Amino acid sequence: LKLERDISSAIFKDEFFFVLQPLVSSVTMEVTSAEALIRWQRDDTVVPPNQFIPFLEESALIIDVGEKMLSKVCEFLAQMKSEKRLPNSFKIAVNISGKQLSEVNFIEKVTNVLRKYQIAGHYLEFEITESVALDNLKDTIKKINELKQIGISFSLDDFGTGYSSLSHLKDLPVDKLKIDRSFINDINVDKQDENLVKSIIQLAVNLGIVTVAEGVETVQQVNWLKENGNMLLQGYYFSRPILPNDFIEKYLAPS
Ligand code: G
Ligand code: G
Ligand code: MN
Ligand code: NA
Repeated sequence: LKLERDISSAIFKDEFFFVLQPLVSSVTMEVTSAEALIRWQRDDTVVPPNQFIPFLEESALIIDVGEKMLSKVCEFLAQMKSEKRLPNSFKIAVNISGKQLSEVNFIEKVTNVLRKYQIAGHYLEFEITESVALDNLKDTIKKINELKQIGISFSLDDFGTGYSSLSHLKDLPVDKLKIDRSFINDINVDKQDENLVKSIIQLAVNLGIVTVAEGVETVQQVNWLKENGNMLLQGYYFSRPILPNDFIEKYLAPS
């Protein structure tokens, strides 16, 4: 297939890059962190991840591409640091595939890339989905705890979609829970969805973890979420994902 052949050569030609989308505190409205999202520069077009991540996942190429992404993010953090535009509390969240996390030498690889770019672990967050835990829950938990030891925080992505969310939340030692944007969508439209979001926020509070609302698009959603808790907000209302250098210009310019 043409796409698959192109993906292999895209890895070789290093055609993947990342964009950053800010996460904003619902209390201070300040940018606290960013999520790195992969893009593919395929000739003149930028291909979004839903068009190629599934192929990478199937073929295990996601391991190579995921490593490269992490390396690029660490390189960028090093650039921010050298430009004195890396606040101590700032983080970049990277999406990590279950295939990466289940590799036996994943922790070693992470440690090596942090050392290479002289970056402390607390500048990184790993976003995982519930599906990572399915293969080998015990091993996953052990690895998460080891990575937390070096300062890396974890968030559970797309919460509420997929299966047995609650049991995984109980087992996985994550710091944040990202409410899937399908629930945020109908705030101010559907009372049922509003009640569901309130319950998820309460659940996170009870577990002592931070809530992130994904896919925030309107001021009405922002106001509703502000009234319903101390959380992080992410979505087009604040910004689309933008190029890393544009991100620092816009949000981390030296004063
Ligand atoms: O940027 P966009 O909203 O199109 O991203 C869609 C999905 O692709 C994200 O929700 C995320 O789960 C996945 N994704 C984005 N970047 C990466 C990446 O670097 N690695 C992996 N494994 N998934 C990613
Ligand atoms: O990791 P995850 O699959 O959740 O990545 C988030 C995806 O959602 C990215 O592809 C990003 O471009 C997209 N996204 C981010 N903010 C919004 C938003 O406000 N609305 C919609 N529809 N999509 C968003
Ligand atoms: Mn994500
Ligand atoms: Na998500």
